[in-house]
Amino acid sequence: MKLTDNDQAKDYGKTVYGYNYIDGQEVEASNNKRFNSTNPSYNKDLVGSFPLSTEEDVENACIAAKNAFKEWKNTPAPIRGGIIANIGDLLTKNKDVLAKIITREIGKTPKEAMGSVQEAIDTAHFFQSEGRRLYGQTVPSEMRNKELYTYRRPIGVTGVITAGNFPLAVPSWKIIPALLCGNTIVWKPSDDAAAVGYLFGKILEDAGVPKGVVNIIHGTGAEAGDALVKMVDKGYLQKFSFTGSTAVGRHIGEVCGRNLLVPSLELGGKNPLIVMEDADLDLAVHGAVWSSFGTAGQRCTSAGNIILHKDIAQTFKAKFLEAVKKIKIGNPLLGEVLYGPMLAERFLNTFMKHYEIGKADGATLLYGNGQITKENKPEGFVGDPESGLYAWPVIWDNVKIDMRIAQEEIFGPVITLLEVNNIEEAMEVANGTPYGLSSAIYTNNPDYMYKFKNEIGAGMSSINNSTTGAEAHLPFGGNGASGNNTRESGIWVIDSYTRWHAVNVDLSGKLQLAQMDTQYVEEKTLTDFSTLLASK
Ligand code: UN1
Repeated sequence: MKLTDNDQAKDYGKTVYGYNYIDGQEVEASNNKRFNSTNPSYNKDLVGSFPLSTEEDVENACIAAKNAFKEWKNTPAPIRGGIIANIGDLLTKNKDVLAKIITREIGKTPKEAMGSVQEAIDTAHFFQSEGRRLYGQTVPSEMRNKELYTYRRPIGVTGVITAGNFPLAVPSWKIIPALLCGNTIVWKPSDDAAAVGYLFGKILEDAGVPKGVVNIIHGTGAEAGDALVKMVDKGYLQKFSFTGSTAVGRHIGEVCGRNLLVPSLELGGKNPLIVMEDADLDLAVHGAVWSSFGTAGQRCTSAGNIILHKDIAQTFKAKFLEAVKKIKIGNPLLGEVLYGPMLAERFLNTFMKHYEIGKADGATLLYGNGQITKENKPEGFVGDPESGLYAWPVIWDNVKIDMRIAQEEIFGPVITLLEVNNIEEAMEVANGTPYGLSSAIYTNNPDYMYKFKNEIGAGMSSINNSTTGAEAHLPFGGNGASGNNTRESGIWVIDSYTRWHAVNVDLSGKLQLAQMDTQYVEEKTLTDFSTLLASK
């Protein structure tokens, strides 16, 4: 049955009454307080109610994770991998239900929600057999009767904080490899997506993750999140993994730094998308519309700046504007839309404030009209704009790279247009922000492709495709203000959740000292080639 605006909120589904999950028990917050998670497409739909955790709750979760570590790290890696396989099976079995709750809780379209559950499934599938491959090496010794080995060891208790925009896929990128490697976890899901976090916890439990190995504490970033960061100073955590804003990532990096922890930080982006004069313009427009406005621009990989070669700038602009005017926006549960709501009110607020930045910069507002309301809505809007948090797509023209509008991440449906004269200038502008996460170029010229790959200061690059859409087994992450060069996904992430352990085994029965007792090859008197080759 299709829902309509007038349907009762109950038709969206039940309200999830969730708990913290500490040491295998479902518990309330110590202060018994709760918060609500609402549907950003339709505010009468109460998606869930969750404990508003305090520092005490977070500390209890850390103690549980600390106590569970020894047993979990000694569980054979192939057995841990078997549990990861169960997680993949359960995610697959519940794919529709999880996608539906993602759409309800953060307003992703059903197609995107299904894709983001699939990303978690792919992650589980990738890592399940990594448990049979968590290889170390045998290394030759410089001495006789001595053997050298390397082992991957788990790091310890891992604090995880994740954002609301990919509430299942991104936590799975962290939790699945961290578990596989033998670490235990305290996870604070985003309060924008607590229901998804709670349900993922159920899947972990059903898959056979033992009690205390993953602990989930719900609450706000300001309280529970901050308390989890404090646990680094208190000595509970040996590893931290965070996806979210650059400002918070910087703070976590500082706290980890003074405690000599190496955190994994996946932060913001202002991702460039270049269109060269030889590009297939229809393809570029299609990719640019999706990169800029898909997910209402709320991906860390969303495009931030579109950089146009001057020869095609006017044609591109006209085609792009025409396509943007046709974007369908609205409640993704009521009909097909390109994008739904802003996932929480604070993102709508930053979006609204960004207009002042663009104006103060002197950029030209080519398209866009603030918040979508009954009187001010794009054609074909689906649903009631005033029962959700909807934003117009915005295009700023005549932008220069040193303007604030081109430098700062907005995390909303906002794009800027910049013009350049050649590939050299395109690269300079593409690299002209503090960020370095994702990037894209549209061109058919192999020289441009080479130059782009070689010179772009980003962790991820696409040629003739969107800035978004990383596959689950390629390294994901960025540089500069986008992160600290750690990577998630694929085999590379294993380096983030293990430490190398070097082991010497001496079977000689005597004390052999490396470098000092080593039998290096003796120096010899060298052959004088001139005597051999001298003419008679
Ligand atoms: C994020 O926005 O934090 O590449 C992650 C992408 C998705 C992941 C985005 N696979 O756009």
